[in-house]
Amino acid sequence: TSDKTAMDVPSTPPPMNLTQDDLKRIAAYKAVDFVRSGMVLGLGTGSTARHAVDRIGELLRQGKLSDIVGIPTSKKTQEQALSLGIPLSDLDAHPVIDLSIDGADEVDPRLNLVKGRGGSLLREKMIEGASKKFVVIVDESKMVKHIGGSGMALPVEVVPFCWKFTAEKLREVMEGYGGCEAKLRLGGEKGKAFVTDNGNYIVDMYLEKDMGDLWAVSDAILRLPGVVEHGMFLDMASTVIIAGELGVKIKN
Ligand code: ABF
Repeated sequence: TSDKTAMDVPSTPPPMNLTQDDLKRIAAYKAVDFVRSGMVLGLGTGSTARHAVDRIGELLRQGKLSDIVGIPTSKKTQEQALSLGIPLSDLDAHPVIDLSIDGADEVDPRLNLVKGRGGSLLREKMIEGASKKFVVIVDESKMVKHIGGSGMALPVEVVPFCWKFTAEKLREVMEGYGGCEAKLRLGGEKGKAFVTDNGNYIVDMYLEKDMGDLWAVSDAILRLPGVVEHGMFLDMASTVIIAGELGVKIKN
């Protein structure tokens, strides 16, 4: 991956008082520069992607963009896009997507991602996997040395049927890769499981260390019958836009 600093690094450093949300918005707006009229767009989920969807809606309203079709990665994004008047469709009608823009929870040096802490990983992976270009937008806090390095969860979507059995199998699989704790993600009501847009549960895996061969880990997890999908997006990002205090970096 080439790590070229974007030409638009401000000549004078930005005011140091940029909030994390400012950085998210800066990354999101930069990604929307890749959008062209007539495109079929994968619309991401989360607070960073939210800014990108808002921006697309704004450009449509201003007449600076036209003939856009949005493919939302969650019911939440679908509602946001509808409120902005973005025409929507789905993967059945558009099996090839021109450009997807979405956030991430972790980005490693090879642009592998952890996604899904927002609970939308399955639809995100389906839509972003069908995209000719997948632009990831993050503030600099998401950059990690290795997947799992943030100490936060690697989400795995599992069927609700006997989820404890599946969580135990996940723990067993991970023993060979440094071990992990696997916890059911809880939702709104106390003690109730979080339920995804697809009616499934999320088991959050907390990894102790660098797992090395991520593809082997991915295969081992996906082989478990109760597993639907996991939140490692390997070799999927075309471009990562990283907004930091000192400007915007673009990695391809
Ligand atoms: C979504 O964006 C999820 O895959 C990921 O968990 C989340 C990151 O959220 P945020 O942009 O709010 O940090 O795509």
